[in-house]
Amino acid sequence: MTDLWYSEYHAADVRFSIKVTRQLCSEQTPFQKIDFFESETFGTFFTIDGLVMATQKDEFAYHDMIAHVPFAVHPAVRRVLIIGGGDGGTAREVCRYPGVEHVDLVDIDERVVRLCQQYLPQTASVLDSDPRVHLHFEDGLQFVGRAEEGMYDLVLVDSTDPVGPGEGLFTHAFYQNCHRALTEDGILINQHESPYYPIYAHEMLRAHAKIRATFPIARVYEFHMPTYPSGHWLFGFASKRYDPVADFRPERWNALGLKTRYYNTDLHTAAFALPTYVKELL
Ligand code: AG3
Repeated sequence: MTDLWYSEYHAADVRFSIKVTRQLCSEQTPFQKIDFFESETFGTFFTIDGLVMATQKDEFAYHDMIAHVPFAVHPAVRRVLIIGGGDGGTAREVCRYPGVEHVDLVDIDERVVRLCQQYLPQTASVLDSDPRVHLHFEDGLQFVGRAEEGMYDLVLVDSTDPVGPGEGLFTHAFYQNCHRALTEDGILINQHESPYYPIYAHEMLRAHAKIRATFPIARVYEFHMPTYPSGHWLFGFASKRYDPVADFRPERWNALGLKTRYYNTDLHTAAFALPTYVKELL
């Protein structure tokens, strides 16, 4: 019996490994390499170009935090654009809000969606079952460039790291197009990398500078993601009108009665309180 381990370099001399009980599939698409594995501690997980995207055991933290934070600030989200997010986890959380009427999910790679439907129904099943979700397989940069002005209340950028196909989702042009596609009180949330290891912190700062140049309100908030580099991860909150803390309405969100495993309204405010080293970086 040989041991099979999946490893990701988190820094040039740091590796994170998960013992694999079975490899479920491996596919090279025109855009990227997608692998699905099974493991004891993290359940089924998938990687894109060798980097962990989602595991059955910790995806709840990521998907709670990308979705519920803006919904607890914006009073009436009706139209949502998800860029990336082909695993469906973000769409699953968005679809829990009865006020949501229409969700466009734009992923460049249809194979991510199809493979997640097959191997990760925990996140992907909503993509078949909820008629409000509309799938588009194309480059998010182009899609949002064509979107009508003021079309969306919320844009959620659930991207890979800024290398390969995800790169365009970290550009000035992309953030400007998101700004245009949003309503006057719209909110943009984006996958914002990690402040910890320098290669990630560098990308994080580049993204933050561009978002700050585009939106009057631009903040970052943090959460714990055991399978991502350093485990310390950020989302960006950018908006034309709402401040994520001053305009946060805990009573309104709590009255919805949604049960969540990571997000709660005490954590909401805390997530925007950053460690000193992160404040100094920004
Ligand atoms: N999006 C990928 C986040 C970045 C992970 N980076 C890494 N492992 N180096 C997650 C998709 C979840 N819907």
